[in-house]
Amino acid sequence: MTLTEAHIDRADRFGAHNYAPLGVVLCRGEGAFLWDVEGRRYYDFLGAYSAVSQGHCHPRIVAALVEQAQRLTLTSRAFHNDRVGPMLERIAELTGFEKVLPMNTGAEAVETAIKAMRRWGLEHKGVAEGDQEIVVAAGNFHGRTTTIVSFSDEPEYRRGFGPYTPGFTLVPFGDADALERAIGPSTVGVLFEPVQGEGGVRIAPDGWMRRVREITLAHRVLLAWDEIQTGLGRTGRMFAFEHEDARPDVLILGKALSGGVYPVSCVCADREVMDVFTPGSHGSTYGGNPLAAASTLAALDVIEDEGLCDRSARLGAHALERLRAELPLARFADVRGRGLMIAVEYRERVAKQVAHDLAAAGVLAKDTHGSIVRLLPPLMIALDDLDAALDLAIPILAAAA
Ligand code: IF1
Repeated sequence: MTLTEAHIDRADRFGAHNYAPLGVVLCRGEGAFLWDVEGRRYYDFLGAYSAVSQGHCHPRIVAALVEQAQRLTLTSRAFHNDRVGPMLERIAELTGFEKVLPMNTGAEAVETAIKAMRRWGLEHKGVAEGDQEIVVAAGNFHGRTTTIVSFSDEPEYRRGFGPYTPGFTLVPFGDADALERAIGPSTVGVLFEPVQGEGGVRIAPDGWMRRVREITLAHRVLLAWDEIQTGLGRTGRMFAFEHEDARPDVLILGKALSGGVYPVSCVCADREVMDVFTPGSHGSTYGGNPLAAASTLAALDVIEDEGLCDRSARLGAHALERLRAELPLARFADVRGRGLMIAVEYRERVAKQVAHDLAAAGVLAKDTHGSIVRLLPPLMIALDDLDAALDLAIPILAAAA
């Protein structure tokens, strides 16, 4: 039995089977590279679904984590600590919102946003308790809690997890007219990804984000962008909503917020929304802990100091240009992207095999919905490394079309 097989066997024997991972066992990461237990090196073209945008084990972020871990890790919010204030201020300044509520996972931040919009609807729009409606997009992915999967339209994400939470209406992604038709007197908010990640890097028609903003303002409905995956440079701007001047009422962040070393998420909003949370009305044991704060402060510094948003825009455009020039496009359903959030869509359900073949060639990527391969390298990847990875990947991507 190889080392790889031994590790996989142990995880398989004792772990729940809620994933079917690719057959590689990773043990080291540095920048855009991962190594497996056999010593093989890979280009990481998933970046932990965009949580490792700063690169694996970034020295500044790791140093901040280690230094804080030797001083104070967790107090709970029953008491103040000396790191959470600086983190909250940093995020408020970066996003331009008055208030920030720190949580841990993305799903927790999405749940927090849903609670904020519902209570805002009760207190500021007079929508009766229990009647609050939130509009979401078909093909959405916002996490795995029972409330969030209640408004998923992916059968395997919700089968058997009922009874489902009511109060959500699905509209086609990218269809502003359908959104306007779906808004009624009990609608308190809308929750969308600017670009659908798990849906397969689905990009809405130009102008959709702006129209969503206009429609929600006209109907006094809160707009929440889930930028857990698209945020912090992934699409070539600090926030995807900046591509179309569509500043939301609620901004949800996670993943790269803490640079892949510690789970940190947050919800940003101005006072009218955020003040619906009164002491004791919401929280979590680890939300806003010193370790989270130290990691986040360093992770945000890296994004800004290394110009990762501009890199994402430039390198993403370069990668997309190469893919569109070197792949037999007529044999593909689509090749699309915004910044370093890129997808190759096949006409057949071949994506899992393609991901497997890419791994064998030294490029780790992920398939979704059977026919789509997502390419999400860390934003810090060097141009030479990006090109070397594309040199390996393009023949494999082409052969499967
Ligand atoms: C899994 C997907 C990606 C997210 C957006 C909220 C969350 C996510 C836009 C929840 C998380 C992760 C979850 C992970 C795989 C990955 C994923 F394929 F599942 F959908 F990225 F596309 N909003 N996405 O993308 O954040 O609670 O996970 O911190 O569940 O398998 P989380």
